[in-house]
Amino acid sequence: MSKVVIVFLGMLILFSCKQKNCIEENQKVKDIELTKLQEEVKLETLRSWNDYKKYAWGHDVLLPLSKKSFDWYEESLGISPIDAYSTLKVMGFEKEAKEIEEYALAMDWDKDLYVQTFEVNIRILGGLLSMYHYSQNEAILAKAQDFGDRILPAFKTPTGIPAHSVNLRTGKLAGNQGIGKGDVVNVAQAATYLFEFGILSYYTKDAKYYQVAKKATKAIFSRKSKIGLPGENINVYTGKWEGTQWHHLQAGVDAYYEYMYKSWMIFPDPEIKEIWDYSKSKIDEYLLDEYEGHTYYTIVDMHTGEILKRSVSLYDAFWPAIQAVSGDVEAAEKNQKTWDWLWNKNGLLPSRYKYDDDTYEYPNSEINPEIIESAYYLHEITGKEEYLNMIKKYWNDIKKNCKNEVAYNSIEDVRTMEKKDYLAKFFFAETMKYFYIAFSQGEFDFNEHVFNTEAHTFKKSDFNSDEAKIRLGY
Ligand code: DMJ
Repeated sequence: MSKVVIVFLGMLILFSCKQKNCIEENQKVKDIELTKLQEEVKLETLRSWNDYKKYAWGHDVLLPLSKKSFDWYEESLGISPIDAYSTLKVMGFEKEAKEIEEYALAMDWDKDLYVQTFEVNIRILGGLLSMYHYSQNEAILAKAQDFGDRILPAFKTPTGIPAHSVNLRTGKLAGNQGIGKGDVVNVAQAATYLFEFGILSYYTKDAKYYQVAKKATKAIFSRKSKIGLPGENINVYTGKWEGTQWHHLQAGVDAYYEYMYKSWMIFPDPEIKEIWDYSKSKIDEYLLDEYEGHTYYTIVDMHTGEILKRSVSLYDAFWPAIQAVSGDVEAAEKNQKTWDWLWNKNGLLPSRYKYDDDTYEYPNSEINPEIIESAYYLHEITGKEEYLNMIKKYWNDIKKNCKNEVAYNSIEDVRTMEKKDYLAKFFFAETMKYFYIAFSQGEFDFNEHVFNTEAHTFKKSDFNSDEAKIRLGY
């Protein structure tokens, strides 16, 4: 071997070693940064939780600027604690979680209160079922079943679409305008039950819960227009679409689609998969709007597919997560880029934004989780660092714009960052959870878990698909 070749090989080895060391060093620095971020999110959650307890314990939500509390109804349903439980558990706050278990066990659901079927399903029933998943305490399951039984009468309508509200004591129904008034619900309120009701059926071995949820989903699906799109608002008694004839992925529709796919992930009911496949193809056909270099899913006429308004809401940012987990990663990545671009305009997403003329229809934010959730799914599924970088940026912006003396606050206008005296329940359940698990470096196993729409966590392996078939009756 000539001297030149030996020198060349030596240099190559030296260079590649340096390269290797350099990569390893870089990785170490990144790991340390992530560990720090994870710790910071954990401490910020605890700080906010302790102040919720100090100023609002037992009430539905914390008003963090006035240091007061607020209840959704005349009486508290303890929504914040039940919603926060699974996050505290994921973060390893055992003492705090135990306190909530005791709180939930002492809760008497026999209340003369009309509660919103959709809202309490995703938060209270979902929260209690996740509590049972973690605690394996049969008394918690009994509490969840008692709650489920109390909202079950909501589904006793001629269409099988649940009433807007139901009385927890009497089982009497109320419309969206009040007791004895007409009842028009949006699609999400009509058909976001497959997941919790499926789990309740699985745990209790009583198919009746899943069956009513499935009937409600089918009731919406079967009323799709000739081009295959459902509408936005439906009368639960007549089954007729009312008001606008719009369709979109925004709040009011979103979780209808989310639950088709997520329930199928743990309960592979072929009928639901068929509904999902059909619906997904119609979303791609009609709602997708490539506009000025960005990818949106927009508002269209349910009968013609014509675009009615080029507008998006921060809730629709859940869609890349569902696209990615259901296998359409390319479309998910394009959509997420648009959300990230919109975030970069102010450092938070506005509630509703019109993208054809750059106007803010609703400029407020409640520190909603969807954009973080989608970046998290995409990071887990593609392994690309750009998604982790997005999450770091979202965290830093939220800290900068929403952190206050006791916890975090909502924002009236993302352009001015004017503060609003409100801390949404999903801040504990979702926003902080997604940050924490995104920074967890695999400690929380994405592939093992499935989340309800409020990010309550369940393990996929807890549900056996053969058994599910029998217990849920499909
Ligand atoms: C959450 O309460 C739920 O995810 C719901 O389905 C819609 N989005 C909010 C948070 O933005």
